[in-house]
Amino acid sequence: MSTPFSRLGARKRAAGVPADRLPPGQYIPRGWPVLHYGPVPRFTPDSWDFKVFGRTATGEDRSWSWPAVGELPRTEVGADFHCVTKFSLLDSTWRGISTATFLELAPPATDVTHVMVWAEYGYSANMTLADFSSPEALFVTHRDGEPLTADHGFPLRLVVPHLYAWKGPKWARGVEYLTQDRRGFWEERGYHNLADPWLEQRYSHQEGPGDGPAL
Ligand SMILES: Nc1nc2c(c(=O)[nH]1)N[C@H]1C(S)=C(S)[C@@H](COP(=O)(O)O)O[C@H]1N2
Ligand SMILES: [Mo]
Repeated sequence: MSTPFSRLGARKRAAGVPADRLPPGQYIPRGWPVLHYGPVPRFTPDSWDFKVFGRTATGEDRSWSWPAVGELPRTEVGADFHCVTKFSLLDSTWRGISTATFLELAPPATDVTHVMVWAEYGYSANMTLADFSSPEALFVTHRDGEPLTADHGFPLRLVVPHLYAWKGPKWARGVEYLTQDRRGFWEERGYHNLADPWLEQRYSHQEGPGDGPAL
């Protein structure tokens, strides 16, 4: 995928893309690359659940079985996807469950400022409650009308289009409400706490005071 040949093709394809669509340093690859740390988990519908926990308004955790998740309303969002390793996927139609649905069904306490989104094998990504609440943020089940493959996060993966894609855990299993920021998996391992692709917030060494908890 990153052979000189496909890079050249990618650069040519990017040439036709309006500048306001491709964040600085990004290119358009062929297809939809698969990128993650560790193995692809096996989906076990009988034991699978999705939890909202931490500082909920009621003090109680909520959890949904796979059939219960199936009852939740679906929405579609057209949006781009930017990976910190520099590929961007433009114009996908993402279908899934809006983060707003979970925020409504299991509201955070008023002092919640951040969330940690958790996935299989302990992968996690932190973001502000405001970023998580974006109307474009979805727990995705389908892209362009096709169900997610296991590689891309089946059965449920978060997409937060305005942040680098590591903020979107594949194989998502829950959301933890936080009253202060805490670093997730990549945010502890050298990636920027905030991850705005338009500001090229790629690495933690670029962080300014107040951008994230001490490393
Ligand atoms: N559970 C999990 N989710 C993850 C990752 C991971 O390592 N584990 N990698 C992230 C990164 S860095 C990117 S770019 C996207 C890639 O998603 P894709 O493989 O569907 O393109 O998944 C994100 N979600
Ligand atoms: Mo990434």
